Amino acid sequence: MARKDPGPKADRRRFLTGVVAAGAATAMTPVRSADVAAQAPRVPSALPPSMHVAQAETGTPRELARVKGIPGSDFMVDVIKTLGIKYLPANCASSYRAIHESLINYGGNRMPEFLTCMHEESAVGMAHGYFKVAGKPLMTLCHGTVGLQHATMGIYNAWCDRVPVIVVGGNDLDAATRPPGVPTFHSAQDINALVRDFTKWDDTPVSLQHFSQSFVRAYKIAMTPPYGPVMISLDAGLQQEPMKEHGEKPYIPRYVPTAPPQGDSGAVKEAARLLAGAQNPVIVADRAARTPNGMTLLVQLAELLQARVIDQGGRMNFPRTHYLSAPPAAVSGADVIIGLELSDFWATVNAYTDNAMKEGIGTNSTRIKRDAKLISISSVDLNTKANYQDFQRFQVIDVQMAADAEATLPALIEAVKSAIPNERKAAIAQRGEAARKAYAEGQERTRQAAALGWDASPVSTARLCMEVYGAVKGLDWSLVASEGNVSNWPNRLWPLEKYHHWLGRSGGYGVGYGAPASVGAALANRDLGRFSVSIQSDGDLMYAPGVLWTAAKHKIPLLAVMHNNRGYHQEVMHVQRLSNFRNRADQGPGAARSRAARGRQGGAGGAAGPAQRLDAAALRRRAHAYRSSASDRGHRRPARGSARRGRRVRR
Ligand SMILES: Cc1ncc(C[n+]2csc(CCOP(=O)(O)OP(=O)(O)O)c2C)c(N)n1
Ligand SMILES: [Mg+2]
Repeated sequence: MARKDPGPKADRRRFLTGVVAAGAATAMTPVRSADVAAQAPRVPSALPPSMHVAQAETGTPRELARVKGIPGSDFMVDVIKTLGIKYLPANCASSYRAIHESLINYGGNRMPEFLTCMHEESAVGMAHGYFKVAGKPLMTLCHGTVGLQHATMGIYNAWCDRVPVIVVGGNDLDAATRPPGVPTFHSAQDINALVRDFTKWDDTPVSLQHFSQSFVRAYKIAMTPPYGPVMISLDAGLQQEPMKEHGEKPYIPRYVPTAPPQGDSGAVKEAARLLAGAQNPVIVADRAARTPNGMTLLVQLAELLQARVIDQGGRMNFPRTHYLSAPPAAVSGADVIIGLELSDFWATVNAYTDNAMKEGIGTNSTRIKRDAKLISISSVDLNTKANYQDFQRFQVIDVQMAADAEATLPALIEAVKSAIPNERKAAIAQRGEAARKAYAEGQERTRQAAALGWDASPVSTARLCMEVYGAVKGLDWSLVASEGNVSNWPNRLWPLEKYHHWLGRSGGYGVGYGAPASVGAALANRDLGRFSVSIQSDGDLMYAPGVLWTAAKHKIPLLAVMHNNRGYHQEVMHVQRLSNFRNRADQGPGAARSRAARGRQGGAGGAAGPAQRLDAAALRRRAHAYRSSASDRGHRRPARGSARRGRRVRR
């Protein structure tokens, strides 16, 4: 269609011949530019090619010198293949071009398969989400400086969430041979320094034998509880140079998993004694279940003691449909509390209220009985570093085991069995009856709370979550992420029962996790024939929305339902809270700050508050599209239809 006003003519030919600049000037100052045009020599549209250029463009290129022997990076691929790493989400870069080429041409782009990512943070987030479903780590490659700088927040989230990710950064170490210019900007003396404070281990191999040992060691360390990310710097020279033909051929060490650390037998016995003798023991779990078996063990312990379980949701630890499942407030009546892999024991037993008291720093209060005994099993006690404060506030514990909770549970269950005297069994059974009643009442209260404003528009967060559940409940679903603030409704209302029903949160609360982790988890679920659904907040998605391209490109099915409250709502609330503390109404500067946090709502004039509308019919259509196509094609294959393309539900 012809444009009404074609504007100044800026077609390609005129632009290339340099006339456009003169033309634009003409439009503004006709008299002067006419003079200039008269005086200026005509700029040729193109210079004739020099003899050298003409020859290069028309002649047959000379045969390039071939690098002889086996490339070092082929051997690296051999090493990687021994570990069964299925995918390699990454953004490409020249500092690892040699291993990139080996992965494709020598490794056949299988085990691992390279998945193109738009951002290094997305690549790490994908590996993060993938592990929580598959229980197997992925590796990523990144440009040693700039790429790693992008990857860092994702690595920090994985560190806080105790998730293994193998990060390999290309780096040109030898200053005497590295190409000048960009590759030198992109090199550093020690790229690993950037992430050393929040990785379990890092290394810089200087020979191929060193690489094979480092890589297997890195994998082993990442996969020893507490899991965590590891980093290897990969020298460009080592990748590119052929394997040396003198000396022994480097060997590849066999990977043998390390057994996770179990609690000291004396401490296990003491914990069992306290639990067996308690009037009201309460179990609190955060990242206790590393595998589905962790859930089975926790149910056994809870039923043995008829103890209520608070699942803090770092992982899927305990079925929400079990009558012993309890809300966080259940700690208040406990005389013995056992915390399993808690990231914050202090905040489990204490409350912090963010009010204007104590010169604005808020107030602390206890949530538990004064003489309650505290037991902790946490492998993170073995892996504390100084700089980042993910160890949280100090909490005095009566029996503390630096050990993996899941690995310690079998011994603890046996010890509790022997510690319960026969005469206590009736009282324990009675405790179970009280728990059933409390559970039923709690469910009813939650349902009533969820029903408040059910028909409101914009839709309430409880309704949003339940409509999503309604759309997927007939499938083998997996809620892979729930970002932004939806008042924890999925954890309160959905019948979360299986390990893959809920994967936990980001760990470090670095926003931008939900979208990539969902895609990574959906990739693992795709291979298992499961349906992935996420509740996706707007702010989280807008950090690096390119991950949706990766989902579409690599045919990863995901139903991401937008929880679009049109703002960084948590931050809006922070600014509002501060303006209250300072007795400044939501006008003037307070309102300006609030608008700044609201950002995309358009600043001045943007409507505050939740604004998502719900198209429940569209939701059901998309889940249905997946269901029909999955049954058409067999569950283990990616589904046809919109759901598999990771599209959002439109409003
Ligand atoms: C990388 C990073 N930057 C900034 C923040 C601070 N922050 C916490 S919540 C939040 C808002 C997120 O918005 P959205 O995902 O839309 O969730 P909502 O609060 O609106 O429910 C921000 C910016 C953060 N946690 N991480
Ligand atoms: Mg938001």
